This record gives sequence, structure tokens and C-alpha cells, in this order.
Amino acid sequence: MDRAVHVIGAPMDYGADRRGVDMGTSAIRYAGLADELTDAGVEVLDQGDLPMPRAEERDPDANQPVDGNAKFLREVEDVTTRVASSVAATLETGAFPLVLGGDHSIAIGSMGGSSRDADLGVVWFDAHADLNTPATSPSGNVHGMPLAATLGHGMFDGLEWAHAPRVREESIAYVGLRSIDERERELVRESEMTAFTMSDIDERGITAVVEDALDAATAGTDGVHVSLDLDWLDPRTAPGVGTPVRGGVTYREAHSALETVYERDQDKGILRSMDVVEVNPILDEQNETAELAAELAASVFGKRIL
Ligand code: Z70
Ligand code: MN
Ligand code: MN
Ligand code: MN
Repeated sequence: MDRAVHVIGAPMDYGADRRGVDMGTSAIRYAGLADELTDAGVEVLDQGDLPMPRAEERDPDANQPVDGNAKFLREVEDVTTRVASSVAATLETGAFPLVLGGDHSIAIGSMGGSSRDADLGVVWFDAHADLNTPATSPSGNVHGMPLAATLGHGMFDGLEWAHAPRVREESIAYVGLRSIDERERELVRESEMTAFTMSDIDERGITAVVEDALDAATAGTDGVHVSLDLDWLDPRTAPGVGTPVRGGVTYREAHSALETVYERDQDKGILRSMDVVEVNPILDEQNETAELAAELAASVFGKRIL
């Protein structure tokens, strides 16, 4: 039987500084996601977008944590709780949840839902470490915090909607880091996380790095969540993102990386869930970043030239 992929749209931009990523789910669909996935040989069911509260009616500073800054935290809690339920329900049907963002804070929900009944490894394709807490964040944007939330760092420790105890530090692997805050750098260094920077990719090549990241994320876990932030790519290839950072991976490296994930899944059946986030159509050129997002999602399911 063909693998079934259920698309879950989470058009949230509460976690990001700039408006626009809320249109990412539409742009990725318009770019031909369903056809790309069908070509890859999977059965696609689009569950549509989760309803979002409207930002204009919200107070970003309502419900602030006592220590620090986390804008729209109440809205992020509401949305990620619903993302987690959809992801868990999709897994229960035997299908694969593919969550479209929206900003990266939705990953709190996808990792929470995916780890509800499993020890979960995570491969984080991103320019950023996303490991701030409200106390350390320079921006107050929750899209810079999803891994800290999942790990229960700082104030997230007590929050059931955020902390996912079945995602352990040593099962998290970064690929392609190049923009990291000072406190995040210390934390990554002190932690048992596996972290590959752009320099590691330059030196060792994308395939060797992704193989090692997969080794770390699969050791002692029941499956892997792949989180793809489009700002992982070089802005010349992916201009439509909220936070472009020079020096990212190329078009070929990105495809190759996700094909490596596919190969491992073919061998060992490791894949459990995925999110594709931070596409900002307002800043995009001719929808090319959204097209790339759709192509890369299809690469994970084995879309090939021959
Ligand atoms: C910074 C912060 C970030 C994405 C920017 C930036 C985080 N470390 N994440 N864009 N996707 O504000 O926490
Ligand atoms: Mn991110
Ligand atoms: Mn990022
Ligand atoms: Mn924990």
C-alpha cells in the first residue's frame, strides 16, 4: 500500500517578527505541493488549514511570562496545542503528518504531537538554533524558541503544551547552523545535542553531515521528526523568508540532504513527521521559495529524476 501523507496547514505568524509567513501554507499549495507528492508516489490528503485567531485583534504583550519576553504566547499556545492534536490523530490513522507553516513556533506542536506515543529524534535544518527562552530572547519572537520549549528549558519547564519529555537533548541534531545568539552558543556547546554548522558542510559535504545527524536522531528513538526552516537555504535560492542569512546551503545541497533522509527511511523506516516553515510570500520572488518548499518535501518521499 502507498504511504499516505496528510497535509496540515498552520498559517501562524504570531511567532515571527514580520507579517507574511501566515500566507506560506497557501503559497506552498499553490506551488504544486500535492502534485509533487503524488509524483513521489505517496497518497496525499490535505486536511486544510487550522483556524487562526486574527492578529489585529490581539495584544502581543498579553499574558507575558514573569521573566522575559515572548510575544503572543497565548496565541502560540492555542495554535500549537491544536497542531499537536492533529499530528497525533494523523499518526493514529497510520498516515504521515506534513505540517506547513507558518512560522517555526508551530514545531512545538508538531514535536509534541509526534512524541506523544514515541521517543522522538529531531533533525533541524535551519540557519538558527531556535533555542531561546523568554528570558534569553533578544527579540521576544517565539519562532526563536521552539527547541527550548520542547526541551522544557526555563519557564517552558512547567508548561505541558510546550515541554515534550519524549524528545531528549541527545536525540536532536542541527544541520547548517550559521546565525546563533551568544546564550544559544553556550547552551549548544554544553548540551548533548549534535550540531553541524555550515563550516561542517563545507568541510565534509552535505551527505556525510546528514548521515551523522540521522545517526544521532535515530539512536535510541522510535522515529525522526524533520523540521525544515526555509532560511536554511541561501537567500539567493530562497529569498522568501522572514530572516534571510547569507551563506546557506545551495539548491543541490538541500535536495541532496532530503534525499539522504529518504534513503535512510527506505532502509530503516525512520520517518515519523515533518514540518516546512517560514516561507514568506510577501518577500518571495515569483513564488520560488514556496516551490522549493514543495520540491523539498517531495524529495523526502523519494521524488527522483529517474
Ligand atoms: C533569533 C531570535 C529566528 C527564525 C529567526 C532569531 C531566531 N535567534 N528563527 N528566524 N526562523 O530572535 O531568537
Ligand atoms: Mn527556525
Ligand atoms: Mn531560521
Ligand atoms: Mn525534557
